[in-house]
Order: sequence, then structure tokens, then C-alpha cells
Amino acid sequence: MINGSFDLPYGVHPAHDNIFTAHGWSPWWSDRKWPDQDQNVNRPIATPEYKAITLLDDAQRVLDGDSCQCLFVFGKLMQAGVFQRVPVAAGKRCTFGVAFETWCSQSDNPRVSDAELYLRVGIDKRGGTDWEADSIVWGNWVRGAPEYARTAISAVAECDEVTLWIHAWNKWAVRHNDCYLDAATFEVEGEQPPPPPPEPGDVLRVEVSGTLHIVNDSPGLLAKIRALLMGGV
Ligand SMILES: [Ca+2]
Repeated sequence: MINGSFDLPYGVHPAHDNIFTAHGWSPWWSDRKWPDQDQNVNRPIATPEYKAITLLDDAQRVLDGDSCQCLFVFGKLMQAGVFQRVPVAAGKRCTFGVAFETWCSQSDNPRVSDAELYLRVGIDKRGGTDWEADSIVWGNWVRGAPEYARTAISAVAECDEVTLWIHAWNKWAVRHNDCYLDAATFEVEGEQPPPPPPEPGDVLRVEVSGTLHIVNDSPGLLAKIRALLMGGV
């Protein structure tokens, strides 16, 4: 998977100058409502806008890296998301997950999300680009909240490529319908997942009377330093 962190740079859609998606990811949207959406014909479905939210825009929105991916409609309905095709060995079990949060509300306070916006993730076992394909294994719908929550799904690849899907829709055409994506993960059985980024609270306080030379920044460095300190260095 490329750019699970939805970080910069973003690319613009060739036909829509308000659709910017993180490198590695493609937008998709439907012109038809999801069955559980408001079916009132006076409230049609719209093509969402997509943009980056960077640390400079709103640091609270960014879960890791420099940005998160936002897709949104204002006072309208949407059924949309992003997808990415990933090479994999056929027969391997894969797990795809993402963290998301929402600002779905009549309120102009971006920390309020009291209306209904749902999201699920899926894996197309055959690597297709049709969001309605029978070969997609979908996870459960999760209702968006103003804090990041994770959802994930596993499936066994049937080809040498799978497609990772993120699918979101809002129930009512409230004022703000913003969905934020960050920190996606993709793991394949038998393969070592990349080391997790350091936790914000994972601070090591070191006092030395001499000079401490750190000559590499390998993932196990903290553990090595801890082991040294435990040994009474
Ligand atoms: Ca990010």
C-alpha cells in the first residue's frame, strides 16, 4: 500500500478542480443514493469535494504524518470514498484498516459530530475497480464520531492484486458532512508489518554524566538504550 497516512502531495482530478486526493489513492463516488440515505427527491446526491487537511490547517485533525484526507459535501448527500489497488500474492490473507473521524452536524463547531455519517472498509479479492463488485468483502458500518476510531476487514486474495476500498455516506443533508481519513494499515499474512511510529507518550528521559553519542536511529534503539540503563550504565 502506498501512503496509508494520506500525506502530501495530493493530486487533482483531471475533470474536477475541487477533488484532491493523497498520492496513491483514487476518489470514487456514486450518483445513486445508498438505500438507507434520505430518499427525498428534493435532496439529491452530490459529488463530494476532496482535500488535504495539513498540520497547518488543523493539527488536531491529523492523526499521523503531515496530513489527513478529507471528503465532504455542504448541505447535501454523498456516497463516496477512495480506493487503491495493491499487488499481493494470490492466496494470502490480507487485512486493511483505516482510522476516521467526522464533522457531521448542523453545528459550525468542527468538534461536534451529532448527525449520522457511516463508513466501512472493503477488500476486492480480485483487484477490481467497481465498488459494487461481488468480489469485495466489506466490513461493518461504523458511525462517525468527532474522535478517530479504527475499522478493518480481512480477506484472502484471489489474484495477484487486491483493491482497498473506503466507502462513506451521510444519512441526512445537514450543514457539515466532512469525513477525515488517516493512518490506514495493510498487512499480509506471513509478512512483517512495518514498525509502528513512536507513541507521543513514549518519552525516554536520560540523564548522563558523560556524553551520550547516538550514532543510529534504528527502530530498536530505545529498547537498546533501556537495556543499557537497566544494566546500570
Ligand atoms: Ca497522515
